[in-house]
Amino acid sequence: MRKIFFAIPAALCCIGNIYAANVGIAKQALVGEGIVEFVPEQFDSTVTPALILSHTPVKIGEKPAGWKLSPVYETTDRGGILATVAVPEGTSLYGGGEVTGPLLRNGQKIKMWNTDTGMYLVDGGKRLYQTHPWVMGVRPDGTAFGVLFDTFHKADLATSDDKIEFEAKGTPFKTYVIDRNSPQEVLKGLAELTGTMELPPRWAIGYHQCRFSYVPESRAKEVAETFRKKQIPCDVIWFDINYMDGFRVFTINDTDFPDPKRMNDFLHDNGFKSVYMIDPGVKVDNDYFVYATGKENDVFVKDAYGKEFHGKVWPGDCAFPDYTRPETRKWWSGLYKDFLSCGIDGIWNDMNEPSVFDGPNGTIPENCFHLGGGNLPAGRHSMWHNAYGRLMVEASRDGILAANPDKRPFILSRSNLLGGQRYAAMWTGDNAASYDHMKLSVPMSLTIGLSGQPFNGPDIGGFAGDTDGDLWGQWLGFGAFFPFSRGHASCDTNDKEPWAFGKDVEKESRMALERRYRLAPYLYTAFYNAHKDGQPVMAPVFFADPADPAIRAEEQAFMLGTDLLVIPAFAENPALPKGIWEKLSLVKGDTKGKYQAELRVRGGSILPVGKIVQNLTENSFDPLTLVVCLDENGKAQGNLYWDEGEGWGFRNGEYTQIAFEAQQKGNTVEVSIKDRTGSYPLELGKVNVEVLRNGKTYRASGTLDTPVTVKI
Ligand code: NBV
Repeated sequence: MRKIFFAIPAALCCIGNIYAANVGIAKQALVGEGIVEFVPEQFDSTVTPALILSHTPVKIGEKPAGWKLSPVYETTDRGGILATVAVPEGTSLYGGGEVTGPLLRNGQKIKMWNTDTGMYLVDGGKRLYQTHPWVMGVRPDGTAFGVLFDTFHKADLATSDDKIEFEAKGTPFKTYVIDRNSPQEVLKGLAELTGTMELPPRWAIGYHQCRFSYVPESRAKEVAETFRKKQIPCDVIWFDINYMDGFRVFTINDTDFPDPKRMNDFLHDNGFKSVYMIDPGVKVDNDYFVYATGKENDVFVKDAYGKEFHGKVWPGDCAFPDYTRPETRKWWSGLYKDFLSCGIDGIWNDMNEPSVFDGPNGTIPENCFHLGGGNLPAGRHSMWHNAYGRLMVEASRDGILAANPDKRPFILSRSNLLGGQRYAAMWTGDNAASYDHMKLSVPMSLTIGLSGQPFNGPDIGGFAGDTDGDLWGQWLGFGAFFPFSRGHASCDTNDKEPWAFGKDVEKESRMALERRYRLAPYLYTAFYNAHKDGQPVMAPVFFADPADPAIRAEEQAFMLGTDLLVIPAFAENPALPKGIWEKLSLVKGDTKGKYQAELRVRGGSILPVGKIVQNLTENSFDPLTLVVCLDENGKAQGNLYWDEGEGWGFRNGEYTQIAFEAQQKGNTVEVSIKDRTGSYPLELGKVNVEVLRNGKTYRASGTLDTPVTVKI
């Protein structure tokens, strides 16, 4: 039965809302180390189910004595519930998920209502494709906290110097506050609540080439062949909507792709993977199996009169799967098996805000109805809107996994919800080919990484509008270091492949991507840490020293993993962390490349670096290069995580984790293996050691069966 919520005023109050009433806190409990759960009065889990969290937290104790950060709830005369958390003086605020604007979020307002927003133009960029009701605060001393508002209803978030205000429609929701010693620890706490990204297949951390659309088959092959001919590393070729038959999802048109298996086999034979787009809108066509079986199973969203809702998207009139229903998710999952059987490697779920061309505000009308089921209640679209993409990708992932149980699914989604990193990676939607959006792509990706989604990146080069060689070169020069690194372009733009802008830009593009591919062992290790502990792959510079107030707002430069600083060529006077940061060269001539980001290695670290390969199924090792940068005490350490790159063997110990250490002894540096675990038989072969010191590089080689000694 559908429950209807009535707020019963506990005490009238008048702060901004004449009819506002306080809502008390019914329960508060410690549910993890430094994590307190606040449950307001009138909270009803059957009305506001937990979609963000990966499990139901269990009480492990009372709220600690002296605990300072607590939400105050009140109803508002706008028909919402407002939770306010007062923040300590001098706090830097971050997060909120997918946002335009600065990395430092003090003084910002955003709306949470997933929206198809071409060039981020809707509402001045204040609402985007995803919903992340989460804010992280870093105090002046570097200790940190995070606040998670556990609801997916339409909401407004305002973050000022003294408070966080989150107002959501619907019923009172739980709030989780994490209070720990560092921002890294807080993100670990967020992962304890929401789960982490599954380890992606290794190919997904390579470079991806996309366009709306590579058709016909000969064009897709030509793009793939050109990468190999020109020796520009790339792992994935993408297929946007034009591969479909009349934009019918789960079909392939046989004019452009007469033999899809042949196409995918060709890509595989040349070391590529393929990713194909699937949208939620299903063409209304009784002769089309997806619509017919959907209708038969009664899976589609209903309008206010109980009739199947139809709205226009690419194929014309479409029906929209009601993913709140377990039956719908099962049906949707089941569609993937046949579709993938021609050798498709990954799936791209687009338009899942959902975007409806002729719908009010570009989406499903708010009075349409979702039936729910299982632990999800029935409700109007106004309630379910922000969960639509999240429920879709859960069903997609289930289907892909069921079709290929021995492979790690790769799904890219435009819409999602906080916690949705468990199902899909994301990109930042339809940006513009402009220098502004190029610069914006850094704080955007950083903010998403600080909101629990490590696997993200923008359309490199810009989606909408033509891109010239300078913009492409600049963007790829640092875009090669985004966790998700993909060039993409809209249908009516110039060509945007690395070679499309003349010889000089082609050379710079190759160099940028060779740098990414050399870093594959380091990058894969960072992805493993993200999977294990919820750490961002791309992190803000202040992660290097959270107690340094001077670097809190830095949003041009960024960190890749914990030890590598990336300073884009466009950066002007970036605020950098104190201490030893040695410049790194990975490819001949890269430090002089016009568009190459400056790379710097943290003192005290060892980076595992591989060979230049053309795709990540090739062997990155033999030699492995260990880049060593000593700290003030002449010491350094680093880690390498490696496994098969595919499948689940790593869960049974089939991985290799190696801890390296380096120690200065007089005028030599001794580098050795400190620890090695796991049963994956990685042969390191020859190991080159490069010690970076005061702008110079000192080299030696060995096998690491015994320590390698480098003269400095
Ligand atoms: O499927 C076409 C595009 C796609 O290329 C883009 O990446 C998505 O964000 N899609 C949106 C549909 C509309 C584009 C104007």
